[in-house]
Amino acid sequence: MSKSLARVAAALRAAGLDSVPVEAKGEIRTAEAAAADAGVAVDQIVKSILFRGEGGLFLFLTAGGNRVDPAKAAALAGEALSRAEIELVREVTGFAIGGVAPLGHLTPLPTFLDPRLLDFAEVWAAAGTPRHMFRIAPEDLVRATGARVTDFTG
Ligand code: 5CA
Repeated sequence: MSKSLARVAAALRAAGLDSVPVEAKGEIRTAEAAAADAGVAVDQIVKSILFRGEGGLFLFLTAGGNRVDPAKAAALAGEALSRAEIELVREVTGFAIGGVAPLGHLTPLPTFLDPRLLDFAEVWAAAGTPRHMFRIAPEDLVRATGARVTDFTG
């Protein structure tokens, strides 16, 4: 098992959840691919989008069909933001773009969650690799990540 995948599995267990990462049928580097693979709506896929501020990164857990509004994101962060570079994402989270999980990061990050995800009984998120996902109730994801649920899309 890859270290990234193992870290996500451990983070889920540590949160007291019984969600287990599963292998996808194919590569799931995008929300569309992940939705098709899992046979669910695109908005049921949790995108883990990272923005960079002065002091560090902010994590925006976004429904697959939504986009982060940079102005709303900056207002929540309380500072100007830019997209986090590929290398920085890897360094801070320990995950490579395309498989960034919403939890199990090397560094805990301030996290916001798109309320759209709460419209579903279950959502699916990347599990640290571009080939693994896990299924989770959105309320459990909120609890496990300590995310603030608030609108930041548009
Ligand atoms: N495994 C899939 C489904 S969960 C996945 O990880 N999707 S994702 O949306 O969370 O991750 C892909 C995201 O990475 C893209 O939406 C985009 O926001 C971001 N990304 C892609 N290329 C770059 C890049 N060059 N620099 C920074 N972020 C990028």
